[in-house]
Amino acid sequence: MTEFKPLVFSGVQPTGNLHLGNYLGAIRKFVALQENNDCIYCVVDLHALTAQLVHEDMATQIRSITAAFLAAGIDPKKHIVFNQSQVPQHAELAWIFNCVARIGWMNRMTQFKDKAGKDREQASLGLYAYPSLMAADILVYRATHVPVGEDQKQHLELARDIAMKFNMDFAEKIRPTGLGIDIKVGDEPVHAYFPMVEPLIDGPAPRVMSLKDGTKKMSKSDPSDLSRINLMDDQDAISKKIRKAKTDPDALPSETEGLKGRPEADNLVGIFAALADKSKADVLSEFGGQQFSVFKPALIDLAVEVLAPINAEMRRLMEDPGHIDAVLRDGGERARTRAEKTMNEVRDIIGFVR
Ligand code: AQP
Repeated sequence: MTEFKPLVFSGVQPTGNLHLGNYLGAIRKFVALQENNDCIYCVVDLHALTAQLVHEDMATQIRSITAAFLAAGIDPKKHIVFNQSQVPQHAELAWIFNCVARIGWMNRMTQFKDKAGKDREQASLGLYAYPSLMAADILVYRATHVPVGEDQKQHLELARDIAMKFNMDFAEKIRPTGLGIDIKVGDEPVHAYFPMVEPLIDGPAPRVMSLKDGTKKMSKSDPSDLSRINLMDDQDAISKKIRKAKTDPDALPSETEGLKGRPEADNLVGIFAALADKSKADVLSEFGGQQFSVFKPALIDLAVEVLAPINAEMRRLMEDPGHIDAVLRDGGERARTRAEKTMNEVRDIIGFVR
């Protein structure tokens, strides 16, 4: 039994201001993973068309996500940073995956239900097929590990289902090519061309919640800017938003058990823990018994300490769009080479003439 070579892939949509949820749920993990892994990080601009077709500032948004990657510490020379539309193989594999995925599977996707809202007939076909393109983004590199926030878990399960069905349906065609490897899925031996991707979701803040409602995800599309901390927020804005964050009247508990049924307290403690690189239990051992009037100023200081340098570097990078574009072009070229290798193999497995 062999194993797929570990490769990390993840993407972020260029659809508005990046917020603390995107940073803690995704980008911060990207940075940590690059120390010991081969990593590909993508600005998924094709995905940005799914909910809204026309974007006045698409190029600026793409550059701003790239600037966030670089400002957070991703090394585009050691790893690959690029925007999805530079590598048409993503869309080509997505078409094949559209033919692998079953409509019943897509109908279960909660993100589609949330984003399409009540008037599903008016949602784009792209929004419906989004998870299939996401599977292609990952599998066109045969990536094995995907750091994401918890909201993406269901899409990654779908990517596994797609990979599994492709492997099974084409098993007899994969074997003679010598391109597959024997893996175990549960106890089942499978001769696989595509790996079973592993989501990397752990951490104290896998789902950062709105500062105004601890039961709702922090999100770019929340109409209230007070609900989120944006990576571009200055010190005053960060301070104001944390001071105004919803809380309850009780002091913080000393044990994590005590956060149950207190979503806002749980969220702020989780944010503190993630920013400080500690567990929630560690944070509560320091702040248990304290009021929010003590905890919030400490959280403000910590958030400013972590975010201010990223904010400053993003602003500096955004003043040189030529440099950002060069990073994306270089990454795009290297990504294309890898993706085209996979696509040639997929074309051979399917039996397309080339
Ligand atoms: N609140 C969150 N907590 C933890 N992780 C989060 N992510 C997003 N929100 C949170 C993670 O950030 C990565 C990039 O997200 P994306 O921009 O590609 O898509 P998204 O999940 O649609 O982001 P938003 O902010 O929630 O946008 P809208 O408002 O459009 O829905 C992903 O890894 C995601 O898990």
